[in-house]
Amino acid sequence: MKDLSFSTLQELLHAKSGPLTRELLRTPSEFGLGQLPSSQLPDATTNMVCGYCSTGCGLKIHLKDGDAINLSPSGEYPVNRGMACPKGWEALTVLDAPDRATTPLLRGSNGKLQPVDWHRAMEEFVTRMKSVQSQHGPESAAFISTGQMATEEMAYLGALTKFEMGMLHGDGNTRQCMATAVVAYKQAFGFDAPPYTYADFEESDVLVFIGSNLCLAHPILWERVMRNPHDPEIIVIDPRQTETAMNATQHLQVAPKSDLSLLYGIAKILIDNDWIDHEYIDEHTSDFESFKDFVQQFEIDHVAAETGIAVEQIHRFAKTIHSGKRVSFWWTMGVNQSHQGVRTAQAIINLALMTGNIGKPGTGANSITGQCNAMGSRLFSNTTGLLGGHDFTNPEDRTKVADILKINESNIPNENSWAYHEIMEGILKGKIKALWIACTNTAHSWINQNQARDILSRLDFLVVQDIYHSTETAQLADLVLPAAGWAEKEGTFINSERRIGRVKKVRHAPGQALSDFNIFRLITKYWTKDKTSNCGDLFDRWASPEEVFHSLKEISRGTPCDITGIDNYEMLDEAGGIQWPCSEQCDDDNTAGKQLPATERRLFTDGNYYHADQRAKFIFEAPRPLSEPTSDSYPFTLLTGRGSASQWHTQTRTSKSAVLRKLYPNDPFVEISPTDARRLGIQENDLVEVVSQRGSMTAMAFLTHSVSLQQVFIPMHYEETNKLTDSVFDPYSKQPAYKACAVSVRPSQRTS
Ligand SMILES: Nc1nc2c(c(=O)[nH]1)N[C@H]1C(S)=C(S)[C@@H](COP(=O)(O)OP(=O)(O)OC[C@H]3O[C@@H](n4cnc5c(=O)[nH]c(N)nc54)[C@H](O)[C@@H]3O)O[C@H]1N2
Ligand SMILES: Nc1nc2c(c(=O)[nH]1)N[C@H]1C(S)=C(S)[C@@H](COP(=O)(O)OP(=O)(O)OC[C@H]3O[C@@H](n4cnc5c(=O)[nH]c(N)nc54)[C@H](O)[C@@H]3O)O[C@H]1N2
Ligand code: SF4
Ligand SMILES: [Mo]
Repeated sequence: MKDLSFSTLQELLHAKSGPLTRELLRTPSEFGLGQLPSSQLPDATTNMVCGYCSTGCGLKIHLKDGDAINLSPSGEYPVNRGMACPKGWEALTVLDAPDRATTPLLRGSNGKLQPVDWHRAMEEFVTRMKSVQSQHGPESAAFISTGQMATEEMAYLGALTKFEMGMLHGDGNTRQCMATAVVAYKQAFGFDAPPYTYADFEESDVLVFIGSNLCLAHPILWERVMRNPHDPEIIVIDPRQTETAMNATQHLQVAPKSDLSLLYGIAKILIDNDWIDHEYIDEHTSDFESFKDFVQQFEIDHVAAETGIAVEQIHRFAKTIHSGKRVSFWWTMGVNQSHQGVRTAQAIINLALMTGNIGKPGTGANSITGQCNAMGSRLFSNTTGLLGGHDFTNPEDRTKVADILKINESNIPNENSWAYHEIMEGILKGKIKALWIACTNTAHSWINQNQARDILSRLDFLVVQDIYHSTETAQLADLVLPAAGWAEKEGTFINSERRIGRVKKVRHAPGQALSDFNIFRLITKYWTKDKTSNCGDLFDRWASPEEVFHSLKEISRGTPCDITGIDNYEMLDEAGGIQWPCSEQCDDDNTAGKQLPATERRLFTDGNYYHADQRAKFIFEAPRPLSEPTSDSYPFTLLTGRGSASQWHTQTRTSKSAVLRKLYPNDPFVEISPTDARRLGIQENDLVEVVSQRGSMTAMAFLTHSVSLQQVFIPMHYEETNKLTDSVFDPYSKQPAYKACAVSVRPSQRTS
């Protein structure tokens, strides 16, 4: 075996390697705590960003003998300023769970997963992947990546699979989440570029939230809104009266997926009243005239009928936008997860452009991301796009990336990957035979679960790389690779406002678990043991996350996400995270007076966009009807989403904290209006059956006026929820439409 000695493995397993070592081996005095030698006190602290949501809060980790013993929110970090939500406070606790994956597991001839050592796991991985590829072609093996690993890990995985292993198809769970925003921005601005900085939450006098339950899904960003000193108007557009809507000054309770008509109707009112910024439109945008003609058909009476919002309320909304001096528009999954998500996001962008509310403090058409590193995945995972926002189909981009990485250009695929759902369909059609899922829980979070599970069962080889062995997807795997989690490894995350922050290894992963980075390195070693690597010495050079970071910097040079001005990881610590872009020229205006970039930076301050003509585009299209309208048999529209600030997605992590478990209902519940419940003979806390054309689930009835008549809401955190959802996708972003399908509700059995 080529240069994979026992000691290499030992080193990977046990070493506190890389830049981290320097962090951990510093003496307490270097952290300013040297005068306090009490055995009770932590002997050092170090800062890193949280590993859950895209807010990207800074957390101070308290260390004892080099290991994390506790944490507290960082007071200096520009994002959270001393605050954290319950998930953040409990982030270390959940790593100590008994179901942590501590050794590789291989499905034996008895059908059960059994522990094996890394050597056996790697032999199995390589033999079976290669056998599938030699029988069915290199493209018959695919991967699903994530928005929750470090950028450097995603980049390594994307390069290893596509440049070395010959895979063509690899997508991320970011498809479920941010694909719509990506496509909307690319088409409108010429690059996937959320323009804002969090200070905008405090600098607006009108904030419009569309399909965002910020209060619960991004609680610390909501805190930033609460710090806004301008007594702002807060407008929430959501079919439900969410926690966020309850705190709004205006709540527009739209019929599900009717946002597009509403936003076009608002555009018409703004145009008809001449409440638009002609100068901005003339100088910085294209296609406004055809947009203006297009929106004429959105008569307010029709819009009111379609959206269920009163004419006066629509007028008031338009007028508030007009009278606001600094209006910011924010959107999340209520927009992205829709059969017409991209056009809805662009209708929001259009409003910001036509009123000149972009590129200035307190403004913007702002998509809030979800996962801690969704932005890293969008730019650097090598899935949808070639590394660094490049394009697989563009020969110049391929040459550039190949030259920088010193690899042969022919190793870079010249076509795009299938999207997540196309990969799933590929399995169904027998074209994909092996799948490697890293850091996402497909068998819970993917849409239309009964079908999804059937699809996964058809694979010849399913590899799941996770920090827990108990996840719904790991339970289906042929091979489970045990990963180290957040705080057990090094790298960087990029948050919603484009801020790159550090994650550090401040504790050992349990058992034989390895960082995702080191798992990828180990696989590289075994994959190339009998042959020379297709990528020359690339993977030898990529021996630490920071080496990968330096390559990514070079790849970003001259692009809108240029980060060549970030010297090294230490600079990220010093600056309190750094927002992209940060080219070599952006180093002179930091508030601390150091040669560091400014703490808050927004895009498009000069009105120049990334299209060749430097203009932003108005993009629009006629609204389409709901993919699955309600009917006599299925009279309710099901909405799904986040249920509480203390639950994270498929709950593999948050369910491990006793504190968090007290903060949310353990069993599935369905929100239903008291009027509908009465009609169906359902009382509070009754068990009910919720049935769609694809499956059914039992949930406890929660009677609340926060949902409208003939609508119900179930959080996504429960395994059963996605048995109901329908495989419908936005045609441009291919993002699943998780937030509207038709269901029926009937009493199941009374609990008391
Ligand atoms: N506590 C917690 N926080 C999280 C997460 C978590 O799992 N738990 N996940 C993170 C991730 S990855 C993401 S992507 C974000 C998601 O953050 P959000 O998008 O804010 O959360 P959701 O609850 O999925 O959806 C937001 C709202 O969209 C509404 N909605 C549904 N249909 C429509 C519609 O047609 N129009 C409009 N206008 N609204 C609609 C729903 O009623 C819901 O209140 O949260 C992040 N933060
Ligand atoms: N019905 C419905 N479904 C939805 C949504 C909805 O609103 N409604 N929202 C969608 C959205 S926006 C999202 S983002 C997805 C999220 O869906 P998933 O990505 O499936 O959800 P998570 O529970 O975050 O899964 C992450 C997995 O990675 C593991 N993990 C954590 N850290 C690490 C690590 O460092 N390394 C490795 N290898 N593994 C790790 C966790 O244990 C977990 O199993 O769900 C989507 N599904
Ligand atoms: S708001 Fe998000 S980033 Fe901040 S502590 Fe909570 S989960 Fe972590
Ligand atoms: Mo997400």
